[in-house]
Amino acid sequence: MSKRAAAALVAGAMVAVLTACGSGGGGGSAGKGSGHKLVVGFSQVGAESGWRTANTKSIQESAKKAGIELKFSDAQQKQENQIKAIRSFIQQKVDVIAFSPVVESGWDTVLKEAKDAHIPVILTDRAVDSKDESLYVSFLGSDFVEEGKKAGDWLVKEYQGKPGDVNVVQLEGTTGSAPANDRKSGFADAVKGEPKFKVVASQTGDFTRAKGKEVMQAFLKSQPKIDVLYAHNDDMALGAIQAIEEAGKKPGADIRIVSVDGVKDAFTAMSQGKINYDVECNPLLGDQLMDLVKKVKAGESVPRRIKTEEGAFTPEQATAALPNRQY
Ligand code: GYE
Repeated sequence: MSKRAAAALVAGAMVAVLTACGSGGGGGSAGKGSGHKLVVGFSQVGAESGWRTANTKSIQESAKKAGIELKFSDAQQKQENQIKAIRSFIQQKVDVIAFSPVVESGWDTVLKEAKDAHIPVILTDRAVDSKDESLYVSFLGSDFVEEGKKAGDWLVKEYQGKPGDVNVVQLEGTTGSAPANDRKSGFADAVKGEPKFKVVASQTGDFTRAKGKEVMQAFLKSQPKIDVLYAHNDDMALGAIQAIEEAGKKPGADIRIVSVDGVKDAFTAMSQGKINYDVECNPLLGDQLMDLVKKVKAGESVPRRIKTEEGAFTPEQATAALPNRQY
């Protein structure tokens, strides 16, 4: 290779590197002026569901876009891992800590440690039940009670004017988590005026497909008559569909199914008539979270509670939305 050709190659490579920096991690506005790139420690629940995978992707992509350095930690659905991750973020003196608490209770001690270290904490997706509001600056996420209520309202409408008891089995999310607690209570509230709805069995499937299937198999064995399955998320509903089919029954017809999340795989199942109603829960929280991080760090005031906007889908609506569904 000639010297000139070699020099051109090196120059080309440098341009490529510079371009990559500009459009990737280094060019965001976060560090502008100060020369310091904002560092966020994020403790994620795990990788238990399609919702969670989409949520992780959204947060990672938005951080990159915003020029924020993300220290990402996966807790594999264990609170002790999240506490460890938060302590390590405190030690590393990150600018902001954000996390999605796997369960609601038991956070005060570690959040107090973050407060004492003057590191602001933002809750995303799930809430904590802490009485001390000074332990976090904002909570960004869905209204899970409302989601449960939407599922219950749909059921009431579906069975309006139809006589006879309606036996419901419920697949609950992770025990002690905000979405499991709230989706259960919202649903119970919506159906409580009508004694014909009987929740004949209710058990956790930990928000996963495998557990959803396993628990549904047990329900099918122990319950002589199941009319409706209410699943706290789509992955458990999808696992349960396998169990129902293996038992020789038709999901969506023999057993009607109402679920929460609105992920693509569930929409596909809806287009095949296997899920009857899906309440949306939006996992794409990344951009809003990065905006919050910047504002908090700039000392601007932020709302204590930011609710995600979401709807609900009939099989027709899900089928129409399927081609453009992002997650
Ligand atoms: O519904 C479920 C996930 O916290 C909203 O967690 C989230 C829930 C979501 O595992 O699929």
